[in-house]
Amino acid sequence: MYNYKEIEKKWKKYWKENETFKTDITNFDKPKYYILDMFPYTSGAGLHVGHVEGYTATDILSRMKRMQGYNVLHPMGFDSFGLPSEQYAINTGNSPEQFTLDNIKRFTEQLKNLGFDFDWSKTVITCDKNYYKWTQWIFKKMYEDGYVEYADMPVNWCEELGTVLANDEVIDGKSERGGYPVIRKNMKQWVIKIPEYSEKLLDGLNEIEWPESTKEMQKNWIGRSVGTSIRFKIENYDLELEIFTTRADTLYGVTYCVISPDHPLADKITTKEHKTELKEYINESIKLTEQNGKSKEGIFTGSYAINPINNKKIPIWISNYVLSSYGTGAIMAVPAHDARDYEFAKRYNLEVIKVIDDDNKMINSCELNGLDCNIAKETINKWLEIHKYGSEKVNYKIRNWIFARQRYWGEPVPLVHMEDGTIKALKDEELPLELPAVDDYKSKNGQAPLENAVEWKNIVIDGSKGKRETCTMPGSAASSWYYLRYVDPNNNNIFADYELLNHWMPVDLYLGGSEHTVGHLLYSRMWNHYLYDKGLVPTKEPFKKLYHPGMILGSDNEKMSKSKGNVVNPDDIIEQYGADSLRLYLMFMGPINVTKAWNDSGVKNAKKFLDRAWSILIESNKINDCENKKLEKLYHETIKKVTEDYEKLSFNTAISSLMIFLKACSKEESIPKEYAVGFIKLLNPIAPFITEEMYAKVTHKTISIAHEKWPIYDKNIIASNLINFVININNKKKTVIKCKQNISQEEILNYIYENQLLNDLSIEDVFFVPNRMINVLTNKNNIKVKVKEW
Ligand code: ANZ
Repeated sequence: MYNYKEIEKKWKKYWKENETFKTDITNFDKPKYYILDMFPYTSGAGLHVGHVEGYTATDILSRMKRMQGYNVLHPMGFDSFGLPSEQYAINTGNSPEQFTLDNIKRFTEQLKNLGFDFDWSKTVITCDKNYYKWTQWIFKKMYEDGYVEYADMPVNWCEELGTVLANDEVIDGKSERGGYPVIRKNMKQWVIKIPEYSEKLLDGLNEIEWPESTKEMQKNWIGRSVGTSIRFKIENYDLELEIFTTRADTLYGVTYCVISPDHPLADKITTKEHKTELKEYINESIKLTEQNGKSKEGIFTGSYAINPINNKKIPIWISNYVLSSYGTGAIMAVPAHDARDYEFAKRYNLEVIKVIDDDNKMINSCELNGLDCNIAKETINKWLEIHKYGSEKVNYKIRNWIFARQRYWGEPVPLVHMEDGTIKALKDEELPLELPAVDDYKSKNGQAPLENAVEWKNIVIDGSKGKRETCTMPGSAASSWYYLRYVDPNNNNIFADYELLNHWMPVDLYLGGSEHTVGHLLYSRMWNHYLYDKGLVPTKEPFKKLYHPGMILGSDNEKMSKSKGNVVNPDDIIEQYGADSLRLYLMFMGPINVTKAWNDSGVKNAKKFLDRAWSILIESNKINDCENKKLEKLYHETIKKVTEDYEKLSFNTAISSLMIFLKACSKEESIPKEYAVGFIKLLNPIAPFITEEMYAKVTHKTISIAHEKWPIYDKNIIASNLINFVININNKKKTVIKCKQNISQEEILNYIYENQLLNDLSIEDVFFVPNRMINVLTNKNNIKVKVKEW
């Protein structure tokens, strides 16, 4: 049995004193490897085992890469502005700053206890003024370049939190944090015009190695849609109604139009007898946010539009099934070919005209009859263009990014509202604009807490009076560029030196939760593209490869939460079993990207494995300078397998191979020292503490294993006795793969997951015949299968 407490203490001290993991950022001789974790938010809860899972994965990669001769950058920082710290401060009467600093201390200690190889000299703390100076600076540049606007726009307003929220912070009409009701409301807001980056953000997706599902979600969020904008004349008014449609071919099938309740024409064209109804309807509608505003109720305006193609009179309705913020906030309704329109038409007894038959040929469309609908669309588009009724248009679903919160604990916005109504930006030399101390952190009546900082707020610029912006930036501001600062965290002249960025960017591998797909992962791409366009960063895309670790559930298979009492605190596990056991267990639980439930006996078993390794390699006296032909082939296979598996983040299978090798060693009388050392090196990225001590004991060296050479296998020794292995899914042959002999059921299942052979269906049963075949039965039988080369 090894004494993990003593060993962990010893090596933590050694690494710190010897700066083992300090990256010489200016050393360009070695190839670089930049590996990044999503930094933790410094909540009061401390580190979660979910954090530990992701951080262990990156730790493994970075340790292996370092031993393979790369100059590795593996930094860590703290996302420390934002709502939760402020809420805590309001509830307890403490200052968010002190609370945050205490949390950072606690997180740092926890991370160190876990043995991660972070370079602590490059820590980034987002609420530090030397950091947020540059958040303000980048924002200010965007403002100067016209990407920031003070816009009156409908926002998601949360009364309870006293702030506006971004679309990704609202889920089903409730605030993501706290679950409070959110309503739509018009407000003047600072926004970043992220839609202007739509095309670049879409194109950029082709350059990066991200999970397809993540790219797809970003694509859908950006929502590029090619269609036609058509102007309908309005009867009895000198006004036009502009609609957006992707189906100009259905123009003969239009039987009514619909505008959103807050459309600028709503009031103008609603006739007297319908006004009261309109008022009531609008009052009802503001309770609905865009996401839950799908009701198919509406009111008639009393006015009619004229269909340009046939001069037909069609009623104009108002309904919140049409979104004010998409397209033109108005549609031409074709109930015969659109389900939403159909439902509405049925409810209000509106006409339904079919214009396309089952073979996609036009009907009831005069001169277009008989044409294929795609050709008809082109024809109509041309006709509209010639007659100046409309033109082709590209629309994006993505909305302006609301970049202001009525909150205290965030970066002050470096802009001033002058008395004459103009806006002035602070000069570069005036940054950072520091967050002033206030007595009350709570916002009142939609007023930001900084309204109370009277001295700070009122300012005179060149003899003219002004008032600083009192909203602060959203939580997503700082995380949009922190990966750049790690490269050059102490630079006072620029956010990061271009030459350094040119060597280190892009991030080679980024790990973090998929819940950030349409928030942080999109925002940071936009900031990086913007900085690229300005020539300040060397690559368009910040993150080359992305990986999402799956969630770790409590042992009851439920999401960990205090109220359920199923939270696993990493500190307790470290105390009881040691950090290496926790790391090993988390990596052995299953593939890193799937959701898994915690199991106490799993950690115990991990500890047992480390005890066994210690007893065989350290206590048994079996290690010497012998040869062992029986172990030779397995040893080389193990190096190959573990190296390749680490590279593709398949840690559980790598650990299986290490276990097989250790078991084989346990049966031998003597084990060559070379193999013992190789095994220790292979295990080191997963269990860094115990392997440092083992390495010292076996080699009698007094240096860290961290910079030693990664083992290399001999191809010739690994005889290529590959076999054909059949994969059946639901009793049907799906593919045959070539693989090594004695491949385990687990490895085959991993292959099946990796190649998405199950299309997200879950496994009900497995039949495994060693060296021959596997049959996997799933919960549904109708599955499509993609087969890839292995
Ligand atoms: C007529 C039509 C006929 C439509 C048909 C669809 C099918 P995407 O692809 O998402 O861009 N639309 C336009 N603006 C809207 C708004 N503000 N709120 C709700 N719906 C809106 O969808 C474009 C289609 O969504 C447009 O094409 C329009 O309905 C509707 F058989 O016009 B369509």
